[in-house]
Amino acid sequence: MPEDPIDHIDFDDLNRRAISQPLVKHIYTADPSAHVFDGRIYIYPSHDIETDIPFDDLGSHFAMEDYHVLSMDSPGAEVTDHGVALHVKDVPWAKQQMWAPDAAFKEGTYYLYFPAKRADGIFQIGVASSNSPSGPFTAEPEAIKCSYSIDPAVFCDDDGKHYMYFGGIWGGQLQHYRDHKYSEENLEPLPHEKALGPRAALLSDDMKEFAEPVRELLIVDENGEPLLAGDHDRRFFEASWMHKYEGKYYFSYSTGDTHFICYAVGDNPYGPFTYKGIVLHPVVGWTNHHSIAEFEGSWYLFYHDSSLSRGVTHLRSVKVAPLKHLSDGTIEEIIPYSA
Ligand code: FUB
Repeated sequence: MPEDPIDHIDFDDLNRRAISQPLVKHIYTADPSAHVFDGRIYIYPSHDIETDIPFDDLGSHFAMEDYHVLSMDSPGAEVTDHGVALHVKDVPWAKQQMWAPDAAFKEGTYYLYFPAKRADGIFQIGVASSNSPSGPFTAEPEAIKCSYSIDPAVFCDDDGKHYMYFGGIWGGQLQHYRDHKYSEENLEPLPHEKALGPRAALLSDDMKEFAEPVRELLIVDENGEPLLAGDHDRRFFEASWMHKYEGKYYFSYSTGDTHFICYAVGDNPYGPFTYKGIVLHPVVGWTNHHSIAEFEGSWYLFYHDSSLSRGVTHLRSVKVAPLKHLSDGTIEEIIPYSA
């Protein structure tokens, strides 16, 4: 991911105009996946760290090694950092790059889902469990079978079934997969071809495997036509998230190199999903990654930006802002810095 030209930005002014402030400032955090467990908000973010690794389009400078869990009583309340919840050295199959995680709860156990690179440089997704939402988590010895790429997001439907959404192109390696098989020779489709879709699978009863073959999901435009690979303002790049509102399934995601968080709506967990618009406009820093959660009847967007680090794209801070569903089913666009 190329570094943005940031010389022209007045960060003091920008931070004054930011619609929200970092939840914590003692560490850098990103990719926030928020859940309400037992009436408290828990956030499962990436833990960004300084590195000497040079910037590249594969995001090698995102060299994260562990996860911390954050929690708070309500948006705006004091935030607790629960310390290291899982370190890469305690994950037998993983070598490096602990990217965007998520969590889920079932029958007394909390599950942390996370992508990491194996020793051969291929991303897979792993799972770790704990009897506390804040960890520490114990990793399974192997990655989830048939998992690949990055950015797991686990959604629990009203019937108690859990689905994992995942995938990300460029550094996330999704462009190398066709029919769920990896080849270096597979690349992004041409601009006039159908865009690569996010992936999804139902989780097994024990939450540690896929209960079915991985599916590729379809995002279509207002005419029912698949979004094309050249449609960089709307096509899926990474950062899957699913929430349900008034019986509809809202799949939201990042467009990567155009830096939007967008959403598409469907009638079931597998789609197809019809593109509806933008949730969050670009933030400071190359990446844009979010989650959407309801707390005490109000909805919130959890997101990140690099304004605390004054624009260092791999040193980000998690933030939260109110999110509004409008009466026509659309989401009000969020502009992260006021005029
Ligand atoms: O944090 C590393 C990567 O940056 C995530 O996996 C992507 O979604 C992007 O936010």
